[in-house]
Amino acid sequence: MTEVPKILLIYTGGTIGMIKDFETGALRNFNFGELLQHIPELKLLDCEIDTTSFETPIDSSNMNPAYWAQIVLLIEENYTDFDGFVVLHGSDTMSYTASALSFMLENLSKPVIFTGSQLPIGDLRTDAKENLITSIQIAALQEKGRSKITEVCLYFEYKLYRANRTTKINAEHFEAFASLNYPALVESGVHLQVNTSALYVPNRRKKFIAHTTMSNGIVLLKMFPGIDQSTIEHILGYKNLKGLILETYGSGNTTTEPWFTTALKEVIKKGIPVVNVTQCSGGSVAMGIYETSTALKKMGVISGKDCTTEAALTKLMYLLGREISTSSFKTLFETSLRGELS
Ligand code: ASN
Repeated sequence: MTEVPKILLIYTGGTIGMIKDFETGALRNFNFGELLQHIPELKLLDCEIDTTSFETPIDSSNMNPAYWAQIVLLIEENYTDFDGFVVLHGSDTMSYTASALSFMLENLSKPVIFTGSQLPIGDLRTDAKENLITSIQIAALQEKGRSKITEVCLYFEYKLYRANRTTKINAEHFEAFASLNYPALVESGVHLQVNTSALYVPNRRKKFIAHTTMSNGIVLLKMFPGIDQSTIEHILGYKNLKGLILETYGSGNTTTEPWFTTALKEVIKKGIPVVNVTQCSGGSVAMGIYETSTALKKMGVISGKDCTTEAALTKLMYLLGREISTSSFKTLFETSLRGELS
């Protein structure tokens, strides 16, 4: 008998495993093991499936870096015994967790696929079954005895994306995620169409490393017309500030008010990295195109290029958690580590 791929299903929580509370009508977590027994389709898949779960499943709005580390450790402990991992996660913060894991899992050569659903798996109209079954099938895809997908991905509504390129864009549609700056890796129709040229190419000779430390003290500051001097000075004066993500306009532009540039320069002078990402869902930061970004470029603001906010934020937490000198930080941040920027 030929061996079939072994997939580990990790349940962290989210709508996929929730049921409606009789009294309040609100969705709450439920024992996922019991729910899985109601999906006979899983037994028809050409792979062996094992499951493990967070002791207390959570709504992903309660996600945090300690939980990210918990998922990383689960993958590390089971890395050699399984061919692929499917992580069931709430959709609200799935792009953050999946982006974080793309950095925390270094030299990955097996698939880690995040999925979830907009409706619980027990609901008649659920999107959970397709998302779950196809994620498992994709995680089990092999070529010449090796996993076809070797990166952290997110599967939702017929599309597999590179995780660190995704953003949740809709709170109601089944098509809840988008990856505007990078094409889908797999499209599911009658056939699973793999976009081979878009897949991440791993260096299989390098050893797999699981990182669990992420820095705290990160501030995400979204610019808006009317943000005032005292607000900026208050936020940038935060004494435990270790890194700042600026969500700017268009191709990386901000106000040119001197009080703003002065406050930013103070931050950079302290050796604290400042990263520029755009508020636009698609496109890239290109400082220097407009006068309104020239000062940022000159003072040494890091370009997040076409990175999502989720990827920039988790990359900053990850890099600040390593020992990287201030002088090489900017170059490293502007280099693609896991295919998160073009
Ligand atoms: N609130 C849920 C969560 O993120 C939403 C979902 O899973 N669709 O856990």
